Amino acid sequence: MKTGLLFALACVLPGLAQQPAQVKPGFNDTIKASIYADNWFALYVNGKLIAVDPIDFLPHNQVNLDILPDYPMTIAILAKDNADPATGLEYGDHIGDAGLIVRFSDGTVSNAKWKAKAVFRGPVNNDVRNPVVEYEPVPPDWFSPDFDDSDWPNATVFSEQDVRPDGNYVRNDFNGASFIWSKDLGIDNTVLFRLKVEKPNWQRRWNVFPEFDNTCVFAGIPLACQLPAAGQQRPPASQRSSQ
Ligand SMILES: [Ca+2]
Ligand SMILES: [Ca+2]
Repeated sequence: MKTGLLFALACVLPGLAQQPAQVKPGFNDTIKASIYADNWFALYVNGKLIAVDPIDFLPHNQVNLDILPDYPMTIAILAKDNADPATGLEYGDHIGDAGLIVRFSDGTVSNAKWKAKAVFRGPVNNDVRNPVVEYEPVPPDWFSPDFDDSDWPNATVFSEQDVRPDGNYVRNDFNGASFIWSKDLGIDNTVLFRLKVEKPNWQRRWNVFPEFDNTCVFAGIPLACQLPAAGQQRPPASQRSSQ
């Protein structure tokens, strides 16, 4: 009997000893992210929507976030300049300008290595009297890590003088980063950005993950709200923004 018990323990204990200790992610595993968009952004990391600019129009605002990174890390940003979906104009007959700057404390910065695809442009040819807009079809998985962005153009770098950041923008939070957009700061109104951050020697320190499933709330958001049908009018902006 005693021999049998010892034999059983000898069989079980090595298996228990091989169970890895549970390591939870801690705050030291997180990185800081600072993002300033003229006028608005939504940030996806590794295919999940994780942050939306809480001020959609004015004032312009810098957003600071804590992110738990996982490499290789795909950053995808939907950025919108303030522009009427039907004309590309703001304040009646003005062409508004845009801009985006990003810095993560892991060294990731916005620059010309990012991909940038304009999907809503206008008014074409800067024609404010007869404004015409262009829309590009967008694949539903444009923000996913597996999406092939190889045929997207690279971002264009603009100077701080071009973008004129204001609001709570703090220049030192963006050391090493450049303002980027697609080719035209004025008439490219909705732009998709992507960057894959590779850290070949990085290893995830933790091995504990959430049991709950919240993937549905991290899904992609529509790129554009529906335009009114022909003959219908959009409600005034004052009513839309108060909804
Ligand atoms: Ca614009
Ligand atoms: Ca703007």
